[in-house]
Amino acid sequence: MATLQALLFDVDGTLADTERDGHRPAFNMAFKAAGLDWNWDETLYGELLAVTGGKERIRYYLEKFNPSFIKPEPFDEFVKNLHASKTQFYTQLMAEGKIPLRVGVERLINEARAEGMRMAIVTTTTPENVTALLKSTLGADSESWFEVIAAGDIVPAKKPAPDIYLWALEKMNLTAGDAIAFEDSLNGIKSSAAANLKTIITINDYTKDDDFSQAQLVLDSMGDSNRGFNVLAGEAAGHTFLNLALVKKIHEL
Ligand code: XBP
Ligand code: MG
Repeated sequence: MATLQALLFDVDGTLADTERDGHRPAFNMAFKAAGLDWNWDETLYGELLAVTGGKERIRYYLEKFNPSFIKPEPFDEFVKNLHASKTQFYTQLMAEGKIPLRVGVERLINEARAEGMRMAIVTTTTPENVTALLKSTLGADSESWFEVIAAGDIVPAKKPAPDIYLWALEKMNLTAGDAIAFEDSLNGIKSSAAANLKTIITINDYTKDDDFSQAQLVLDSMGDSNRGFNVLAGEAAGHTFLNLALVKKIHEL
């Protein structure tokens, strides 16, 4: 097995719990601003998460949960504008510092930086959303810590397709064996595993019942020295939180 050279981070659900308290309210704010009476509550949103990508999710909602809605023409334009409005609301919420990073994320990123480990972001969310979250949590220059930000519509086929991971690896001139992915969801693990990446999962409320049999390690969080993780699947070799030493061990599996 090659030496570990890069950490590839998913964003939503992995770096921060953005879905329930960030994306979901931002969608609802955009619906209200557009005069639509749609409301995505926490339970419905859990079902809508089956589809990644905000524009794709809006289409899926109409197909499956609101088929009687008469689609305005041109419909592509309608979805695009509604989603652009959602992105504005979302980035505002992030700028207000509404969503913190999950336990252990900042610590692991700092350790990786100190060791000169290469890092990238690999997500289906819109690039502006990544910028907004990183700025509000890790600081103004933190985007530059990530060599590549693979996000949004860069590839047409979003997760669970492997395309976004393959795109990032190619940009970094790496093969799958040189890197490891951090994910939180079924669509995420399907994408990283199909790109042949070893993957560490940190579950959240929306994804705790997902099938993570393709992951090398499944945790309830990355944990910290004062707040250890729970190991849900895999072997943590005596570690109580996820540091680079454990990440390297998992990569060697
Ligand atoms: C994230 C997503 C995104 C966000 C919304 O999935 O599915 O669609 O929910 O972002 P992952 P946009 O964590 O697997 O990358 O509205 O900007 O698409
Ligand atoms: Mg995710």
